[in-house]
Parts: sequence; structure tokens; C-alpha cells
Amino acid sequence: MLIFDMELKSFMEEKKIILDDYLKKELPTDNQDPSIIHKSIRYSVLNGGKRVRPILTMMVAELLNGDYKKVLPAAAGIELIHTFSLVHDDLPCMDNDDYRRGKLTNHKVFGEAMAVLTGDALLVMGMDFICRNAQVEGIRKDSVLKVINNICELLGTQKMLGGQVDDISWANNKGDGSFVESIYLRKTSALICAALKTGAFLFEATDEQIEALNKYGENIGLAFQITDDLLDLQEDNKIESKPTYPGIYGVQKSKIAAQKYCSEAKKSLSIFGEKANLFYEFADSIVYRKK
Ligand code: GRG
Repeated sequence: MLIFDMELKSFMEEKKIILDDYLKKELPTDNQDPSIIHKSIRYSVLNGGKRVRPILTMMVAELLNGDYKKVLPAAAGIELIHTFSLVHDDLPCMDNDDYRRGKLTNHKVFGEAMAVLTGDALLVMGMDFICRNAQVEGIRKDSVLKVINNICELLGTQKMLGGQVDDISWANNKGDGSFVESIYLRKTSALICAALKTGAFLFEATDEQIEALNKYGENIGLAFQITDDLLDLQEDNKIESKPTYPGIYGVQKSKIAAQKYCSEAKKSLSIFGEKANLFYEFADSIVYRKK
């Protein structure tokens, strides 16, 4: 099994470069006052993330015969919101991590207060970037409103934020499999679904297509998070104190579960047939990824 199909690999590399260039150009420069916050924002955004979520938004645009360039502002906004969640997740009061993407975490370089403010700024800026998509020719303003509405819902206390609440308040407790799955659906799948549905709303997908993409997002989110846990375990060689899939089910069963969610994800896009080939390859690449 190939880790990455060549078509997917070149698609992802090309779109990552385009997105990175857009972010470099559109983010406030380092020397703009107050310069410390802009340095901090650029440090955390422009540091080699895989750009999975915005690339998915662009993939949906193409799936619906749209021009991916027309979703760039919203796709970039979603990456900023993702980065906000990582900066806050790394804080000492949350996961207390020293490294992110192979570099020192934001609070290790800029201090805790600045890291909190950087996260706040990224969330606000992310929403602003999404609003900017209303200026793009051919994109309906009410579609952008649907995107904003959906993002607010998927970030809220019933979804991503709520998932993080249960994730941190269950530290040192056992928890069972279905509870862990519900945390993963909220803290990881929700933003992936938001990225997919952003492309779908902007290119006026049907309800059936939106539902199919949402199912795909839920399943790849589960496969993604379980694989993340397995990679963490490989690196640290210790089971985390909080409930995780490998902690509850062991490595072998977790690998099987990640593969099951990956094939569920692929099945959910059957209405698109071969047009969704990149999405099928993307699902496989999640389970076989090495970082
Ligand atoms: C949503 C309002 C609101 C608050 C956020 C801090 C927080 C609450 C949530 C954190 C959730 C979190 C960190 C989930 C983990 C998601 C995940 C698998 C991250 C890793 O994603 P990758 O591998 O990372 O795409 P890169 O570095 O490539 O971007």
C-alpha cells in the first residue's frame, strides 16, 4: 500500500504552497505595531503545518467543479482557527506541551500571556478571513453567511470547545470507548467537517452532498485522531494519563478501528463515484501517515 498516491501527493504539495504564500502575504507583517503579537502570530502560523483542513476545502471546491482559488480566504481562515486551537491546547493549563511541529510552542517563546492573546487574535482573524470570501466574484454572500453560521456551531460548546472541555476534565480518569469517540468527534472531526462544508456551502452543494461530506469528515476525523494517538504512543512509548483509543483498546484494535473509519469515510462519498478519488486516497493516507 502506498503511503501517498502520486496524484494526491502533488495536489497536496501544490495547494500547500499556494496557501502558505497567501498566508505570508495576508497576515500582518512582523514589524506592524504592536509588533510582538504579529511576530507571535506569524511564528505559530508559518511553521510548517500540513494544512490538511484548508486543502480539504479546496478539494471540495474542485469536486463541485469550482475554482479552488475562490475559496482561498475562507480556507486560510480555517487554518488560522486551527492554529488558534493548537496554541491554546499547548498552554501549561491545557496539554502543557513544549514542542509543536518540531519547534518550541508559542508560550515557550513568547510567554503564556502572549500565547493566550495570539490564540484570541487568530480566532478573530480567522473569522475575518472567512468574511472576506464574500468579496470574491461569483461567491454568494448568503453562502458565506452559511459558512460562518456552520463554523460557529462546529466550534461551540456542543462541538470542538465541548470536546476539549471533556478531554481536559477527564484527565486521570478511565472513561469508556464511546466517550472517547465522542470527544474525538467533537475536538477533531468538527473542524474537519467545517473545512469540508465550507467548500460545499461556497459552491452551493445539495443537501445530500453536504450530508455525505459531513459523514466523510466525521469518519476521517476519527481515523485521524486515533492515528495521532498511535503516533504519539510510538514516539513517547507511554500510555497517556487521559483516556485515549489505544489506552482503552490497545494498539492492534486501534489500528483496525482507524482502518474501519477510513473505509466508512470512503463509503460515505459513493454518491460522487470516481470524481471523489482524491478523497478516497486522502482517507488512506491518514491511516498510513508517519507524522
Ligand atoms: C473551538 C472556541 C474553541 C476553542 C478551542 C483548545 C481547544 C478549544 C481545542 C483543541 C482541540 C485540539 C488541539 C484537537 C486536536 C486536533 C488535531 C488532531 C491536531 C493536529 O492536527 P494536524 O496533524 O496538525 O493537522 P498540523 O500541525 O499539521 O496543523
